[in-house]
Amino acid sequence: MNNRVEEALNDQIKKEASSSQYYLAMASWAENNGLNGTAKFMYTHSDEERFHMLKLVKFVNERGGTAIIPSIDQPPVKFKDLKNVFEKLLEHEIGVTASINNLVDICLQEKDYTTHNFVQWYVSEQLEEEALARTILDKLKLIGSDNSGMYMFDRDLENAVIQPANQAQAGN
Ligand code: OFO
Repeated sequence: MNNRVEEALNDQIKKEASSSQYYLAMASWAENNGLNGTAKFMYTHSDEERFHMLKLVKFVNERGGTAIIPSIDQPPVKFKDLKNVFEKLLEHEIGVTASINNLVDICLQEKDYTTHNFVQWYVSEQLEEEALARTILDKLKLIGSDNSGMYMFDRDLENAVIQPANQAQAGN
């Protein structure tokens, strides 16, 4: 496997692992603050990010490279409020999208069209994740500081049909 591509893929493994831990921290914070819907959403999201990481680990190893299982910095324990959580989520996803775009660029420079094809799944995934985070933030902006609105928002997230990662990604 091309060295530059392998390095970029390992860098992405670390980013997906960090995403999983970050959303796990958000889930735990939400659970401790009575926001059960948000907690459920974030636990599921954390699982999805772990799936994204595993998919990369397997790809690197199957293509003759060496996947490196990274150490991860501790994510925050506290968040200001619910809006702050989703603002941080969007900010984080924008960073991950930039990293995926960089990966695509390296694949093209190195003429690694197989990896380029594999990475397209992540390109679509980032589009969806950013759109979802923006929709949720728009709703939170409408709610403002209205407590009953916040309660309903959280309840809606709890009742939302969120597919576990292994089902949502079946076949990928
Ligand atoms: Fe892996 O999609 Fe978010 O970070």
